[in-house]
Amino acid sequence: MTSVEKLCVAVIMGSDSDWAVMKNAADVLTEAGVEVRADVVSAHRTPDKLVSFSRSAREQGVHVIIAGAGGAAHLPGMVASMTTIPVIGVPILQANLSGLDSLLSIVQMPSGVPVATVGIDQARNAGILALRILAVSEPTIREFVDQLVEIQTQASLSKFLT
Ligand code: RP5
Repeated sequence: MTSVEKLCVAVIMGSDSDWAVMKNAADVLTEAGVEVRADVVSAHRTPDKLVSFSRSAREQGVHVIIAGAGGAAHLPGMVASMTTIPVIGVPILQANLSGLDSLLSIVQMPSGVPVATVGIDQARNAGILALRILAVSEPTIREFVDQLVEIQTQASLSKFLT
């Protein structure tokens, strides 16, 4: 698909070690022709960068933010506290607590500060959800997500049980 001008999703993560998972969000967005800006923004190691990113995201032309983090996963919630751009959190699997630490850290936001949360390591779903948000006002993105659904429907229908 050709590039969809002016639509931009920021894919941020707490560490470069999260990229193997977060790349799945970037890939589906790129496939749809959306501009992806990927970066490491750590709530704990680079708090000043967290603030400047969050406060400037709208003026930088970002429409949706996908934020992945593991363990004490404060990144998505803190970003959502500093911008009204929709934030989708991706809990990243950590070995010690099987990803439940990441999931619960992201999903239990206080009233008035929503973060949409996908499953543990489900970055591709975060990318597709971002596309569904963009599809509200962009017909070419709607066509793309409709095609994705059709492809998986046909794939499922083609399975058989012996
Ligand atoms: C979190 O700590 C990151 O999002 C990552 O999931 C986890 C481990 O980070 P590294 O120690 O690999 O940099 O902040």
